[in-house]
Amino acid sequence: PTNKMTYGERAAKHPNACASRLLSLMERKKTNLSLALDVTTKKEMLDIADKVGPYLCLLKTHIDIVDDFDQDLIEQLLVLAKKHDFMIFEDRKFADIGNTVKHQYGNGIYRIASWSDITNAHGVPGEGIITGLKEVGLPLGRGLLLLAEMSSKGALTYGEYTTQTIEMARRNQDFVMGFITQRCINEHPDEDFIAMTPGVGLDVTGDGLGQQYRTPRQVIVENGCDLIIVGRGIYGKGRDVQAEGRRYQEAGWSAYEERISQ
Ligand code: 6AU
Repeated sequence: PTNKMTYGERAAKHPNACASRLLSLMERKKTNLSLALDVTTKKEMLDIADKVGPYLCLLKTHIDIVDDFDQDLIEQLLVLAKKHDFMIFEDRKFADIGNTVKHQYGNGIYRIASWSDITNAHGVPGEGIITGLKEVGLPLGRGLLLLAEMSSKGALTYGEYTTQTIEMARRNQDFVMGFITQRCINEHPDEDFIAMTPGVGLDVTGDGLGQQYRTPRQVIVENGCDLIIVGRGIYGKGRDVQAEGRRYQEAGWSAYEERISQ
């Protein structure tokens, strides 16, 4: 099964080009850390991305929360992605019909598809959401994650909803490269969806607004996930972002080494 394989072995045989690119980056840079950079100014965003860049495989953005967003921010993020060798994931959580999401992905002020390697979507509208996003993203070599399970308290992403979301992904493996999930979803021997997991922290268990945290070891070793997505654990108030970036990179990587050596 995939959780006993190295990221490099998986990269070499992965049929989805975007997944393969990410897995080989993870192997080469020895990191399974994604930074959730939820800050609201361009300056903070670029400053933190530059400081934590050496420890990341994937920078996760919420581009629509940046007060002073402009095209220059995108250009500078792409420069940092090249400088530090990380990919970009705009956490847009699309949730509308195929025709609408196609425009939300390719058009508007943000033109997400033009710069973001990876984005994500809810399965709630049905498979047309994937078809619409795929029309825009696949020709550009982009990858999609479906939200199979959320980290927040009381989330409705369970049972039959999650099962059907997974089935939608299985029918669209050329574009769907993985899941936002709390556990590894791969079942069939040749199945290799990348499991990316938010709700990760080493110091606290929640945020007072429904978020729930587990440790990198719980996520990677006990639940077989592949990437840890960490936000405020790294850039929260009073934290040394460089030191925290290194700390989560080390915690994530040693958990992965423990898993593949078991
Ligand atoms: O580490 P935090 O709590 O500061 O940030 C977690 C990040 C946020 C959320 O928008 C996102 O992860 N997230 C997601 C994603 C990535 O789709 C899904 C989810 O279930 N929970 C969650 O927190 O940027």
